[in-house]
Amino acid sequence: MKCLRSFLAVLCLVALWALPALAQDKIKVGFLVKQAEEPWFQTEWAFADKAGADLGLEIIKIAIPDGEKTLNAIDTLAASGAKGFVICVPDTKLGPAVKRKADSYGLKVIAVDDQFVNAKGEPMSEVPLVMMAASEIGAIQGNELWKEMQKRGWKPEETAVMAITAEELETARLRTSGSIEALIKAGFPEDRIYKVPTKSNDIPGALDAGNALLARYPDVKNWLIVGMNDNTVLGGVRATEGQRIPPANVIAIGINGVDAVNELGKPNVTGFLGSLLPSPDVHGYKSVAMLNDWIVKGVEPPLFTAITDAVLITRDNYKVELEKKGL
Ligand code: FCA
Repeated sequence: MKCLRSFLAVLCLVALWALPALAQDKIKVGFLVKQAEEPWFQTEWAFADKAGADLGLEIIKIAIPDGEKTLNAIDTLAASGAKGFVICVPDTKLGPAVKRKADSYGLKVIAVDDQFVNAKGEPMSEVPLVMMAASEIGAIQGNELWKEMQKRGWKPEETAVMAITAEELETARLRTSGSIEALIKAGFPEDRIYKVPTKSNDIPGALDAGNALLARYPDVKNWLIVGMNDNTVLGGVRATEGQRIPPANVIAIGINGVDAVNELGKPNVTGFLGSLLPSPDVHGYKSVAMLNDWIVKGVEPPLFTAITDAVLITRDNYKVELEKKGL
């Protein structure tokens, strides 16, 4: 009996010692995003967590709205013993500093969504990147705008394009130029495509840009709105509303999908027709899985992974389409 009791006591001690050790055994990786307030990035986080649960990783999620927070976050990751991180930087020019810091700690890095650029402004193609197929998805935006314009029977001479741009961000530039090229190819007059840069990639920035553009062209009857994501396009829509342009004279299609859910659920129909829903779920899951393979098996990720496919979600189908993806 005494023997059994001491055996059990030893067993308990071993268990107590082993449990935290097991917990500590989980590999830690970071997932750092520039705009944690956007559902896009929240979705990436949710699916990064799912990958973490499936692969036995601990995902450390940190919001990095500026350069200082970005570099601090990498210090935090290193201090907690993380082995690597996935990152969407708040400014692509931070690329070299992020890479240097990661290297100094021996952390592996995968960029998601926005590609790092070097001091000369050239893409840092040596850092593995998971990104949406930007030109292709932009082209779908242009084609869908054109289709809807045809459906409504709008005359090109009474219509113009408000293209809200963010040329310094390559994925944004590719999306809007893909959209504009598709419109021109379909037959939209090039001289009625008006570009305006946004100061910030959010609704207030795009609203200012849209207002500035509308003030320059007060005589346009119908507007098509082009932009790199939902918030940019929504800023443009809000600008048309502010100028009392009827929603029936506006066609706007966003990109991201998950950021358009509130708008599509509104009881009143706005000029926002819908959004292209790519795959934030795949971006989040796949980038973590690649990082895991790299850390655990030494399998280097491909330098470029383009995530294609985007479905147009509108008021009619958005619930079904989001559900299909488990969103
Ligand atoms: C950029 C945009 C995001 C999202 C992502 C895929 O980072 O800012 O809204 O579209 O690309």
